[in-house]
Order: sequence, then C-alpha cells, then structure tokens
Amino acid sequence: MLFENQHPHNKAIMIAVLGKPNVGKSSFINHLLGFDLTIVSSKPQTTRNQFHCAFTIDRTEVVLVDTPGVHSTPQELNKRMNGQAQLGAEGVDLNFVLLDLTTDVVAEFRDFLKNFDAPLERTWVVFTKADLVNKDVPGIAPVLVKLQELCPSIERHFVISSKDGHNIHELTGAIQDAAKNAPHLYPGGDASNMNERFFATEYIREQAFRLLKEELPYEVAVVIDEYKDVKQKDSEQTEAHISASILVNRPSQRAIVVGRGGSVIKEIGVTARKKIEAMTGGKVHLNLHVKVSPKWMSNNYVLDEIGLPRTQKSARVWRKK
Ligand SMILES: Nc1nc2c(ncn2[C@@H]2O[C@H](COP(=O)(O)OP(=O)(O)O)[C@@H](O)[C@H]2O)c(=O)[nH]1
Ligand SMILES: [Mg+2]
Repeated sequence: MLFENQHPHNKAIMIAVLGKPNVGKSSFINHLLGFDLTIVSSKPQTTRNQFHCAFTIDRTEVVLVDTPGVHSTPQELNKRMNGQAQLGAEGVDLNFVLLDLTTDVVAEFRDFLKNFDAPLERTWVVFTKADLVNKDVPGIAPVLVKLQELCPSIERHFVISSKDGHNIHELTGAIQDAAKNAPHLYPGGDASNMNERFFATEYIREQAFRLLKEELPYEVAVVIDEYKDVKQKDSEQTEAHISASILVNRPSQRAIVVGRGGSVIKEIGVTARKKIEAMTGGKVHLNLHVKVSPKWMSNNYVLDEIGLPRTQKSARVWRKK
C-alpha cells in the first residue's frame, strides 16, 4: 500500500449513503461534515449525482458518497439518477441504507431493494428522523429481523437524527473503528471529488427547489456557461464571475422561473450567490438566464452535461439531427 508523504498510521473508509428519496441522506452527510456541502430540500429527488463528501476525524478519513434516492421510474433522467446510486456504491467499504422512521421502514426497504440493481455487500441500516418519533423506537428488533431476511448482509443498525444529533457520536465512533489502515484520498483537505463549478450549479438548483412548486423543480436543470476567476487589482484576491443557465422543459415554465418583474430569478440568484461565496471564500458575480430546452430530461447531451451518463436501463437516446 502506498503511503507517499502520508502518516503511516492514517486510516480511511469509504461509505455509500443509500436509500429512497427524501429519507435524509444529504442532511445526514452535512451533519457529519459539519457544514452544508450537499443540497437538501423537503422535496424528493433533490440530489441527482453521486459524489464524495470527505472529512477527517483524527487520523481517519471518512468519504461519504452522496447518492440520488432510488425509485421506480420510466423517465430517462430518473433512470440515470438510479444508475448514479448504483455507481456510488461501487468499490466502497460499507453501505449505509437510510430508512426514514416516519414511514413503514420494511415496505420502504423492500421498495429500495427492488429498484437497486447492484448487490449490497457489507450494510449498516441507519434509521433517520428519530426526533420525529419516539426515540426508544419500540419493536426495532422484530423490524430488524424482517430487514435481515430481505438483506442478509446487514451487520449493524443505528437510530439517529440529523436535526438534534441523536446517536451521531456513537455512529461516528463506529465508523472510526471500522476504518482500515490506508492512505487518505484527499490528503490536501479537499471535501469532494466535485469542483466548485459543480457545487455552484447545485446551489442554484437548491434555490429553484425551494422556490418553485409542484412538478417544476424536477423539470429544471442548471448548466454553467462560463466560470472565470478574475484576479483583483492591487490584491491577491480573486472574484468568481459565473454565468449559468436554468433549463426548463416548456416555454410556460420560463415565465414562472423568471417571476413577475424578474422577482423569482432574482431571489434564486441572490440566495445562491451567498452560498457560493461562502464556498469560495470570495466575492461572486452570478448571472442567471432561463432557457427553454424541450425534453431536456431525455436529451443525451444535456444529461451528459449535468454529469448523468447512460445506464444499462437507458431506454433511448434522443439526439439532435
Ligand atoms: N425532522 C427531521 N427532518 C429531517 C432529518 N433529516 C432530514 N430531514 C428532512 O427531510 C427532508 C429530506 O432531506 P434530504 O437530506 O434532502 O433527503 P435525501 O433526499 O435523502 O437526501 C428535508 O426536508 C430535511 O430537512 C432529521 O433527522 N429530522
Ligand atoms: Mg439528497
């Protein structure tokens, strides 16, 4: 094993964070990281790509792989999102399957397994949203027996809350114990394998999810047209100049995203800019446009551009002539 320029006692572990949409995967990851790297919303299917979220505890590097919620779907965009969840679980040391305690967890787990096409090896079940239920969760033992019948690779379980931190300490201790002696993947302290450009699109989309209603958030994609770091006169500081397009599916949606007198797009821009500034640590100029891109949700070029490659389940590819 190569420990080039790294402490020989370094430990590392990579964990896929899996589950149905809206069970609290991204919230759990942010809670462990200690800051809001990955986007969260009350609407399902917010996360579309799989990516690394890394942090260290003493000499242990923990890489959590955030993944889109696994669900049944005929839609190409969503098939590719499911594909991302499978990809996120490839080659990890451990899988965490998150189950939302406010739902029928056995039915939810069965449904997750039905739509998750990769084999689940070492698995820990993480019951989430304990703050919303009786924390002693009576009857967890018979539930676990049922879950283990469905998936014999379940090794352990934790009942946690990302809102009030219930049992998070116990879980991070167990993660540390499970980590093996290995070099760190991000010795320079990077928090992700995705760059600022990717997170800028995520933070814009997060605001679109917050402000738009009904089906509209799902019909929105964000692409960066230009991302320039401009050096400031008489200082070492740079400013990020970002132009991004919000793609919508239909002309009528364009008007809604722009809003009366541009009010909605302005609010998306102002709020997203603040979060991008917090990430880059410098000033950001954010220019947003809304573009109609009919059927982008099954357009290979757009799906590739937003980091969602074809999967084995991809039905058809729509190509421009
Ligand atoms: N009360 C409570 N709400 C939570 C908890 N974890 C997540 N949520 C909420 O559940 C919703 C979905 O969370 P998110 O992390 O985006 O779920 P994901 O789709 O699985 O990534 C959001 O409204 C979160 O605020 C929790 O531990 N307690
Ligand atoms: Mg998520």
